[in-house]
Amino acid sequence: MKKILICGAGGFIGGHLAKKFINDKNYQLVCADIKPLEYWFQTFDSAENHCLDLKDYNNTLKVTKNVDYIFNLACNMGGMGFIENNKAECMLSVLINTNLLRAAIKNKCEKYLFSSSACVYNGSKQNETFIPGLKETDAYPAEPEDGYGWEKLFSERMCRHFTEDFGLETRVVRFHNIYGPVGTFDGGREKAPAALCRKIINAKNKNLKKIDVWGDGEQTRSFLYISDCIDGMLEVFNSNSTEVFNIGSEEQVSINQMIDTIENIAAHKVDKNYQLDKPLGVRGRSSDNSYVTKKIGWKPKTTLKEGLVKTHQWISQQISSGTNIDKFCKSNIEK
Ligand code: GKE
Repeated sequence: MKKILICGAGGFIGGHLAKKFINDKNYQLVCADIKPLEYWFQTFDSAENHCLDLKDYNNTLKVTKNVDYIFNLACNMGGMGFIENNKAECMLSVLINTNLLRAAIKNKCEKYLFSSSACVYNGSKQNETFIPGLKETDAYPAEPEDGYGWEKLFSERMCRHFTEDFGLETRVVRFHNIYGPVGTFDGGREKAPAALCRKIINAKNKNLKKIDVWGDGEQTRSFLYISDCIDGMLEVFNSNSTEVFNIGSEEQVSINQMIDTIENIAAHKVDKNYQLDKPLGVRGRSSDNSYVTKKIGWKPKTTLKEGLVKTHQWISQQISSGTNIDKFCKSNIEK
């Protein structure tokens, strides 16, 4: 039996990963997050759950004890609205990765996965809409997203050097805007898919015509559905490669196109109030999966429309029952 530690288990991706392992008799699960348990998106009583700050070395030593595999999904993050306004907070997550890597060596852990981001990619390659997908090599020369992206790029390199210098087996995945049910949809950290589903649902419920859209809506992205993200991450983890891989979608759309899709799902047409002074991020971003598919064999299965149907349905249920993301977490733990 292997002992697995999920750092950031109270978050969106961490919660879904914990769910994947919890009933597998081959694994013993340890979950860690800085948030109090009542704010975790998913909790599992049969896991060993820790609420502690992984920026502290002593805490990383504690949770990695006798652990074989570490999944580091812990960082202070959110959509554009959060990372553009909290650069120092985002950069402080470097302490989590640093201390976890040190603790992994000290406690002789076998394997370590770091969750990086498409925000590491060179900004000058993302100045147009509908850009060619970003290849793993496009992170250099380095000009990542300020704050959040620099932390991710630095931490990626630290993984590489811990492998080279100390022999720790590391895996690094670059996630491209992961979305899906049981994730944040309000409060300021939500990304575009959840935010726009929420806005259209609220407009329909209140019989309103107009929603706020950040930017001119022509900026482009690709969005990866959560189940594809979990599968891709595990395939990279189980591979023999210490290289860095994209875990993203190649289905690039403009924000306006994504709104069209959500309008059709919701059966509610809206007018768009474009807010050009809001956080926008890069002009165009998408994933090129040719390398990860060739080396690992992974590619996503879920279309954007299929993923948005499920995400819209889940957010719609929460809003209908008068729940925001905090209330959702609290009611979850009371069950
Ligand atoms: N969050 C949000 N909320 N974004 C909106 C909204 C809204 O109501 N309306 C339009 N947008 C626009 C943003 O201005 C941005 O141009 C685009 O949608 C995507 O925003 P996002 O989903 O918040 O985040 P980004 O793709 O720009 O960046 C995210 O990238 C990921 C990696 O690909 C980051 O925030 C990280 O969450 C993550 O690493």
